[in-house]
Amino acid sequence: MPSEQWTHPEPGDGPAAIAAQPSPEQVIAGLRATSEGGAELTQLLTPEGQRVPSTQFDPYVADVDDETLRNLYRDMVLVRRADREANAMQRQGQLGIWVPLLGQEAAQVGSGRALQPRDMAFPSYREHGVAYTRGVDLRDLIGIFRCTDHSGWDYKAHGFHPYTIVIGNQVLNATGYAMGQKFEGKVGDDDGEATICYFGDGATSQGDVHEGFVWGAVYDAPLVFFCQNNQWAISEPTERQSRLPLYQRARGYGFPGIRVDGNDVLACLAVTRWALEQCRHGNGPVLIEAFTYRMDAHTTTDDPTRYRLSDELEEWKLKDPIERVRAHLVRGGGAEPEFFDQVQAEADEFAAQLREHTFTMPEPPPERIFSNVYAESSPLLEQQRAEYLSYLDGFATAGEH
Ligand SMILES: Cc1ncc(C[n+]2csc(CCOP(=O)(O)OP(=O)(O)O)c2C)c(N)n1
Ligand SMILES: [Mg+2]
Repeated sequence: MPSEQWTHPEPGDGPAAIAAQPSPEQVIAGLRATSEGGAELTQLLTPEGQRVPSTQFDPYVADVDDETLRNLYRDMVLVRRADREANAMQRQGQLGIWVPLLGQEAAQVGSGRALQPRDMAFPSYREHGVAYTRGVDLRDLIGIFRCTDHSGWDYKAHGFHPYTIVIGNQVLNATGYAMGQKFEGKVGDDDGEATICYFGDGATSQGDVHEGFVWGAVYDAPLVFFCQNNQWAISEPTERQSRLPLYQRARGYGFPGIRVDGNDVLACLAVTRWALEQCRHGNGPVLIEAFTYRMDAHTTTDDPTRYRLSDELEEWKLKDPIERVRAHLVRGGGAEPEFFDQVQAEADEFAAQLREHTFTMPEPPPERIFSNVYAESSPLLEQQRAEYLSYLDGFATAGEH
């Protein structure tokens, strides 16, 4: 592939920088390769629901029978339904903002279901599907978007860290955590621990991510860098973030990189299990680029019609992550029509509960904002708390003067 030729030049007489100069054609080929799946995409289920055999990855999903596939389908439908409900609630003024995951269900459910309870996941802000697979009640998550809570779950119990809005910052936290797993001797065999860190294509332009790559690599940290390349960083397309496919960057840091079809839940499960196995055995880190598509706006404050054409979305609808599993199950006799009706009814009920909870969620007291900031409070924090509460008291008594 042309982009490979210039990214990994043979040692020559000239300085490496000169040897690595690409031709204009190679640059163009590299740009295309960032926004087209290409031959290097690992896929186990085609968009039409046909099973693609893979010598390398089939062993990692050998246990996936029809029942497991039905469960993965159910996970994705429930998560999508909850996502649509939350999006609607934002439009109705019940949430301050919502960050849709539409289109990324397979990347999140597939990778999330590959994790063991002992593993730790570090999300950014769109990983509602991963949260669900980690047993986080989505009702505990909704408070963040209603702006009443920081994050309402026990992250240690769930192995799921709080959301991070600062782009790429969680990669440093995850790297530190994975280095800790290594230092404490928690890697080395099948029972080893691992960490997975989620970030977007745009985040790969952020310094924090590169620092995480360097530190993770030199300490052999048991860390899966899971990049959901949804093609957009708000209005910035991936080809403006990188000259070459993102997974190829891993080679520069000295660890494996792999591009998986992020709309294929089976491939995401297999590739993430493989990567986690590498980590458990002390061969981490690994970079996974899940090649997917953000089918909705960046957030509810964004209008994607300003910067992308609708035919792009139409094209990706044909690669829908949920439809291909349905097609596979129907074609192979793995599910009856009633199953799909049942899952839809369950998803509607799931969404109704989320709505009910959102409407009846108690308003937290004002001092709530000072809780759980640090493990232990500090005199400064106490002072701020007291000042804030007395400031609010001033409003309560203002009318009396
Ligand atoms: C350090 C930092 N810079 C800028 C922003 C504003 N911002 C929020 S989301 C975003 C784009 C991120 O895109 P990507 O990493 O592809 O993730 P996606 O939203 O597509 O999941 C930016 C620039 C931020 N939150 N943090
Ligand atoms: Mg993105």
